[in-house]
Amino acid sequence: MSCAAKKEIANASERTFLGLDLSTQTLKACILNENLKLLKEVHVNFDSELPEFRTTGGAIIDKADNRNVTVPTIMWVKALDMLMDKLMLEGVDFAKIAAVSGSAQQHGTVYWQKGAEETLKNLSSSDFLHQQLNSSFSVTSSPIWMDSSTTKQCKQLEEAVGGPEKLAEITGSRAYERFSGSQIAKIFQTKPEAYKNTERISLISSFLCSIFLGKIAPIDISDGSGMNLLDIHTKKWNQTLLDTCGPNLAEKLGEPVPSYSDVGPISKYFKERYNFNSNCRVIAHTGDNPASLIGMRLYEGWIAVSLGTSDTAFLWLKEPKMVLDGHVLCNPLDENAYMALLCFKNGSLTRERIKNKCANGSWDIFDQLLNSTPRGNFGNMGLYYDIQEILPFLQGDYRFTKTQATCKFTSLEVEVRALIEGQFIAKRAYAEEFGVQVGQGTKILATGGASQNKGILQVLADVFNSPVYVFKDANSAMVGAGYQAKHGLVKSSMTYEDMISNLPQPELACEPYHDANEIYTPMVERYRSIVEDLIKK
Ligand code: XUL
Repeated sequence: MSCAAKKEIANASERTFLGLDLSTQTLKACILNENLKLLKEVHVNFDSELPEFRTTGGAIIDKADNRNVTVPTIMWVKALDMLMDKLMLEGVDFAKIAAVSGSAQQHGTVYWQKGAEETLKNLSSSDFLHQQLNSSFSVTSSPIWMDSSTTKQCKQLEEAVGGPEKLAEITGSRAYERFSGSQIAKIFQTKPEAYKNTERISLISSFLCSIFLGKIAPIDISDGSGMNLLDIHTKKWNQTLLDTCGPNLAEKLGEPVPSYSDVGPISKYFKERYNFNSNCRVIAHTGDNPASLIGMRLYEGWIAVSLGTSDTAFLWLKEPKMVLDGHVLCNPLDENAYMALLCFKNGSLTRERIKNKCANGSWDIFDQLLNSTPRGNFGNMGLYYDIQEILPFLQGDYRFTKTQATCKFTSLEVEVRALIEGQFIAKRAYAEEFGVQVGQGTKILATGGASQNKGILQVLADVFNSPVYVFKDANSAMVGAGYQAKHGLVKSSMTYEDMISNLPQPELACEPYHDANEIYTPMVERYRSIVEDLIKK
């Protein structure tokens, strides 16, 4: 391509956008065209394609203490090398990419060694990234969102500002073990030398962004709200909280920016190695849940339910709301708005365990079992937490008949329904704390692996007494990052609503049965009192 042509990617009908998602189990990328149509998609699976790192489900769970969950940071860099090669093999013309943005699993932290920014600026385009960034991390294993080892540091953060309510008021959440503030404090307390040698600290999203930018990228305010450090009202770090975690933290984190910020041109490395255009811009990267909100094109009145490794539920909020269970994050599209987020750690892996136990490992049999039991499951209820759950903070299996706790249900079909109903009843109970009134015009937008299962979606419709629509596009966080790439580029001339106005609408999958409210409202009440009792024990 000639130099003149290279300068002209702005030729709108031709230009494309690159969106990435660095999730727990895979790194994915897509190319979207000017109309946001998906042209190409590639992915790298950590367990199967990077076996040398010995991850399970993309993570390393400490055998001695399973609350410690980390990932060798360099694995993600190597995955990016592989992903770029896959895009090249797919014939992607990198010179047409007008902007890049990305999303990543939230809360995890990356510790850049002193001198790392210099390395990033001077990467040689003839070598892989992982060969050159191998010694750029002062803490070589990044704690990720599945970690729950920081209860002590959580207490310190809450005490520093006057209790959990106060912390939730300032940062949108009381202290949570997986949030980055307590994780950074733990690194400072347990590895003081490594902390001292840390030049900058990134979230996983801003770490990915830094690689494209060729210098340390700022943290965006939406993913930054998952740290227990950001004042979600002023969008600035709270100094008392920073001081509680470790010295000089403001310098290590840098100033947070709005999520759609254009943070600079693509780095020399990508221009030289892959022939990216000099005009290609890097837009701030954000967390996977904020990116999903963008990708699912969520409006007010909708609740998104994402059924993946972790199950999440989120909604658009006009104003922040102080809740003790759940999170308020700054909105990735509108600096004056917010989003509510609920995260449940035991999602698809727990569904798979019960499928293997009760349905011979078959989703078809699982579905038959689910459909052969009545709504309300004869009054039986089950709560299943294979790993330490976030909401509520419990671990283990709990089963209840209509009247009492039990160790075993009478049949496999009762167990299957108890699991699915229990998972959705929990989502409704916590969503109601944000003021959601089910059945009052609320619509559910389902996405993620399990959203392809009609039987599961029917339970979701019934528990929420609301119609369920499905978001059929590829991974919503990845396409959301692609939309953000374009939004960040065109925001001064086009609103986000106009930008997405021609995209297809979600499809109706299920409507609730007429008796849904009668059956599930009392079950939500019962769930609340069961959880209250279990937590007290
Ligand atoms: C959200 C959360 C998870 C991760 C991984 O608070 O911890 O959803 O973002 O996807």
